[in-house]
Amino acid sequence: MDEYPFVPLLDYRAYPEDEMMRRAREFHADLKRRRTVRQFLSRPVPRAIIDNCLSVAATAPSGANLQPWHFVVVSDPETKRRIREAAEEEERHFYRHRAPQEWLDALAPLGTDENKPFLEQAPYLIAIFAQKYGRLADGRRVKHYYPTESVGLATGMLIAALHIAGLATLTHTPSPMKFLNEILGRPKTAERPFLLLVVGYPDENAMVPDIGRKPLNEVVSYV
Ligand code: IYR
Repeated sequence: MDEYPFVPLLDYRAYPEDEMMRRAREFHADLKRRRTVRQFLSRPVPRAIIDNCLSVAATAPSGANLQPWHFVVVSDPETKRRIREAAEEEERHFYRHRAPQEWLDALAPLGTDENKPFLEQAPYLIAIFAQKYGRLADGRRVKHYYPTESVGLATGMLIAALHIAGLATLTHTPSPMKFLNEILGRPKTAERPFLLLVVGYPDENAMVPDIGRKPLNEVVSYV
C-alpha cells in the first residue's frame, strides 16, 4: 500500500442537513423532467457543451479505475446516414422477424418502429463502446474489469449531464450493432458497442408516450 501515493480527500463537501435535503430535492426535480425523445431539431449544438458532458461521464467510477469506455461523437452527415441505413436494416429484421410477440407488446406504448430518421436529423450521435481490454503504449493488453457495469454508470452520468445542460437524448440500441465498429473504425475484438445516444434539441412539436415511473415503495426496500 505504501508503494502507491494517496492524497487527502480535499474536494469532498459537507452540507448542513437542510441544505442536503434542498440539494437532493432540486436534483430530483431536475432529473424527473427528463424524457426520452424521438423527434429532434437539426439545430446545431456547440461542441463545447458536448465535451463538457463527456467530461462528466468520464468521472464515473469504473472497475479498478481502468475507465473502459470510448465515446465516438458523430456529426458528419455522411457517417450519420450510414449509421441510419445500417440501424434501419437491423431494425426491419427485428420488428418483422426477430422480436417475439411479448417484446413487441412491451414496446407498443413507446410507439417505436423500424424507421429511425432521428439518426440523421439530430446534430450528434454518441456511439459508446465498452472495452474488454485496453492497450499499453507497447501494445500489451490490459484486462478490464466490469466493463459493462462501468460503461453503464458513465452513460447514466452522461445522460444526466446532457439533460441538465438543456439537451434531449434517446438511448438507442439497434441490435445487433456491431456495424458501429465497422463504420466508426473501432477495434472489433477489444470494443463492444454499448449504446447509441442520440443528442440534440427536442422538436417543438415532440410528443412523448404517456408513461410514468414506478413509485418509490415498489423499487426500494429498507432493511
Ligand atoms: N431496438 C429497437 C427496439 C427497442 C427495444 C427496446 I428494449 C426499447 O426500449 C425501444 C426500442 C428500436 O430501437 O426500435
